[in-house]
Amino acid sequence: MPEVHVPVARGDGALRTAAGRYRLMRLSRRFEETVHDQHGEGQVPGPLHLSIGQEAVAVGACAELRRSDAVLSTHRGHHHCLAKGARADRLMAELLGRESGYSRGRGGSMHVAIPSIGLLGTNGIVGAGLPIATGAAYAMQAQDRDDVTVAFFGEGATGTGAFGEAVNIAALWALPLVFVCENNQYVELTPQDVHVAGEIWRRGESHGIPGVRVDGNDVEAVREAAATAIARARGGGGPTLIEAVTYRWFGHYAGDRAAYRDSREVDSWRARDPLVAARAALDDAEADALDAEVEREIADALAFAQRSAVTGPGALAIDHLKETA
Ligand SMILES: Cc1ncc(C[n+]2csc(CCOP(=O)(O)OP(=O)(O)O)c2C)c(N)n1
Repeated sequence: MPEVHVPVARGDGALRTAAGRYRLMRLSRRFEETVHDQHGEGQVPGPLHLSIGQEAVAVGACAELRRSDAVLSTHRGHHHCLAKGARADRLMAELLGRESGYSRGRGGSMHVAIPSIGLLGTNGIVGAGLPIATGAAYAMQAQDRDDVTVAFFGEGATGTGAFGEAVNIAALWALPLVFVCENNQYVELTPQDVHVAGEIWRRGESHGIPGVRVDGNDVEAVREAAATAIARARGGGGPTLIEAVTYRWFGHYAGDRAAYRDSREVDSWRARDPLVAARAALDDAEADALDAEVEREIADALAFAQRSAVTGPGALAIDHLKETA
């Protein structure tokens, strides 16, 4: 199978520059726009949750991570995968149900796991990444590594028991864990003030966990907060809770027209496009060149996925026979 040229090798410091961060935000947006189109054409078997408008959170939070660090993701996880170093082509193939996908096309959007780059799973169960993140962070601590785990979750997950358990154990054992609440202000079709009590960034306070709220549309603000939290965790200082306030531009899932939201509210957040702010840090010629590179990478990724065989039950049976032989 022909290899796609990937100009920026993520997970090895490429996100340490403003250009690298902008490039990945742009790639994340174009990736999801492309997958959304494919979904419209019936090419994505399974549900799809887009994070368009939230690009600064994943990129900022992962900017200082190493390949050996771990990330736990959610049902809305494409940006987290790309920021941790997933290849756009193999992720695209996974979402299109193709054999060259990361889970050979059998997992889809909510069951991507790429252990080789520390992406320990997107997850269809709200809050379910949090206990896994706690376990990963405990393993790092028990093995005396100075690696950290970043757990992404939505504000809806703060209402789960799993969140309370993870926060308690992470604090008790001073685990190298960074909690990143990606607060896009809606939990499925419901605004957060209907069922999230109190201040999310202060949820760890009684456990002694420092918390901070940042503008989740400002990649530099997210990166700075994450850098502080990651350094603290690497140095044995324990967990931090970051609340990154942002907004999803589209519905909860591809196909949800989000009629429960006021269009003026949506417009006001679109006017605060995180990509525009990140682009402003670069000169136009550099940004244009990066945009062109991203277009090539996305076109190559889609072609790569489309060239690959569609996965199916037959493939499952073949593997099963191999494993039990
Ligand atoms: C334990 C559990 N309860 C309910 C659901 C149905 N569900 C899927 S996504 C979602 C909303 C999650 O909201 P949030 O955590 O804020 O993430 P967001 O969708 O806003 O990114 C719900 C309730 C689920 N998948 N798992």
